[in-house]
Amino acid sequence: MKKFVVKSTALLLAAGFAATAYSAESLQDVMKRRNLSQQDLLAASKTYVPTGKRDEFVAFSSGGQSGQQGNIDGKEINWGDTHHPAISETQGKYDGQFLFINDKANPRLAVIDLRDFETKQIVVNPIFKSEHGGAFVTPNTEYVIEAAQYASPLENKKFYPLEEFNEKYRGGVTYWKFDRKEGRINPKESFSLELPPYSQDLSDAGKGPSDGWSFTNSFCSERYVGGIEKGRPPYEAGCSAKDTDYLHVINWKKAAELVAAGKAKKINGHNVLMMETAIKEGILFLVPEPKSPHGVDVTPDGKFLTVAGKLDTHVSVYSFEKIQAAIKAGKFESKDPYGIPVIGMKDALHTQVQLGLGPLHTQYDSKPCIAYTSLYVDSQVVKWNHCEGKVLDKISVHYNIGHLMTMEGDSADPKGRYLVALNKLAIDRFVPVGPLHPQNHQLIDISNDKMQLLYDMPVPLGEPHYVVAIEAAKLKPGVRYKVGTDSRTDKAHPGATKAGEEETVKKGNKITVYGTLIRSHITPETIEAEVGDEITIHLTNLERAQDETHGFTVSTYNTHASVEPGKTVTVKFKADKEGVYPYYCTEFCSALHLEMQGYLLVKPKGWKPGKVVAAKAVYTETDYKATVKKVVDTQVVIDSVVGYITSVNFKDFPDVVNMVDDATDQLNKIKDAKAKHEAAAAKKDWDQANLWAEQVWQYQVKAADIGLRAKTYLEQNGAKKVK
Ligand code: RUQ
Ligand code: CUA
Repeated sequence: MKKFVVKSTALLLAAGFAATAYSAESLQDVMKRRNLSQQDLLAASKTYVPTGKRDEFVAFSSGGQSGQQGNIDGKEINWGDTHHPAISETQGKYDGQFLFINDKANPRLAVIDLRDFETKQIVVNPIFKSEHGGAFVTPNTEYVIEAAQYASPLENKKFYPLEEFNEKYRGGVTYWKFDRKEGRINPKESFSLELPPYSQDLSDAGKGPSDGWSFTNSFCSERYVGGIEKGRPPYEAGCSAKDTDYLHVINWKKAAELVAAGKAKKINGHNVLMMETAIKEGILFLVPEPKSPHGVDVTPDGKFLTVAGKLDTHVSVYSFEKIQAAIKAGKFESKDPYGIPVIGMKDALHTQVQLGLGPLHTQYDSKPCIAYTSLYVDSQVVKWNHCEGKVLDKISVHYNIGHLMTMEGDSADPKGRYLVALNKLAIDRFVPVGPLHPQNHQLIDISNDKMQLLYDMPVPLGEPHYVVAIEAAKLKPGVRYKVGTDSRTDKAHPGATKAGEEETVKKGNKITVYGTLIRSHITPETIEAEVGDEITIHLTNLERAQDETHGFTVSTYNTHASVEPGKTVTVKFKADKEGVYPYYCTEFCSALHLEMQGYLLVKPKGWKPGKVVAAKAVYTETDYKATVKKVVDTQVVIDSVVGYITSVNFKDFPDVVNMVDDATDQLNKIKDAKAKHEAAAAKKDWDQANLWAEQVWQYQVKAADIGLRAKTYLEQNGAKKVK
């Protein structure tokens, strides 16, 4: 504390302030002024990340009712309802390579590559109309599991009346085959299992002893169909009438073998293993579970599954071993209406624990047997022991928690430390912004016996259902793309363009631009078109310097691209309005970013230029000489920076090598511009001479800027002198 006072006083003095006018605040002063308790200080010291330090964990949150784009059945989709992100696993542990997330509203699944955090693929479920129980990965990410939610006919665009619900409507689970090498889902090798119309809910994959199996909850196994307008009680009444619903227990490894052996039926071109086959082959079972369950969460050791029922105050812990014993012994209490064997609840249960009102989801700790469950109605998190079946601690949250998340807490190797409560409401928490409050994430310390609430964080946009967090050290994102890469395919982009090879090609009414971006200009700087032309612009960012992203937009043509170092992107639009439309770079990329601009000129059909009046000269010989002197002076600075860099072991620093390459690129362009200004000067064309000399200076400035960054980097990272 004392140190803090001394340091800040020194700072003020150094800044030239009179110490008497501005005395430094002590920690006590701040506590008093801000009305902070010792507990607050403890929480602050556990969460504050000092400048220059980094977070230990990174969380990926679903965006709920948000999203941007897609296409299903030829219809554009402008939003999604994402619920459950999942990180790829190797032997049940997070490997930090890929992220998957489901869209409940439009049954889709996205693949995000964690090398660049970009969505690489979105697959549309071929047989469902909605889905909730995704995304869940098998222990080596062989498959990504996605279960249906609201039953509907599996055939696409096929109508059956609701009266035929039991016969024609179906649920199911899809196992999307993931090709790790390609970083893509392979729809051809994916398959689904037909299930009864039971409103399948969340899922989880087995691991360790339960590897090869997956588990999917359901609600409304009553198969109730509402219809208030016909005088029927609503869905909510009919869907919660029975005391139990069903947990689906599926042997997915065997199912995959059966599909490979040709036992699946093709529906909408997709492999579907029918219930009849699954029952006959002994790979599908049901276990009753208390009323309207929600989450099913396999323990890190893979021996148990915790099921929480929204309308039951207990969590039910099922034993995988007991389930297997019942299956082996053929001990079933009944069959469901579709002939699926039902294992008795007693024969499968390990224990039930009374936790409170509205238990929803469970996550695990790094300490054995310790679990945390969210209580939606009570607005609490319960810490409990799933081996011994006892409650250990409870903490209140604000309010109505849905999911909760511990660090890597759904993997085979949870990290403990923190828990995040994902609350549905934020009443009384943050500065209000109208009737819709932000979402509320609360960070809780779970490293001690008692849970401690550390921090409230508002989250904008749609409702973040589930979140996954991973140790930051496991993420290994790339710094730049190989120049000319299409980041959607990770392959060379057909429109990739090298420096000096930019061109605009016109064929009929089609204009294709092969352009480049580099500090601080867009090539080309004018694009000329006629009304009605279809314009395709390929842009390659030639930079190799870290974080030198350029953006691109054209006024009112509803188009934008973010072009990171090395990336090539394509924007397309129809020039359907006559006029003059500026385009520019949208990232503040250098001191001359605002000048990174150009014009799209859309002329009326058949337009011809009138008589052009020659422009009057702007610059004189004196201007030209002054610019040339500026160039000479700047070269001195560059030489000294280059002198420093080459005097140390810069080659041992790959980032610096890239910066040096980048600076050299800029310097190499000088020769051409220099020849131009000298030729113009010889002809006494002082306008051209001065402008090209200015361009030489631009290249120098950019090179110097990169050079200075490299120098700072080397000084801070302990570069050594070389002889
Ligand atoms: S859900 S609040 Cu979509 Cu995971 Cu339970
Ligand atoms: Cu490129 Cu601003």
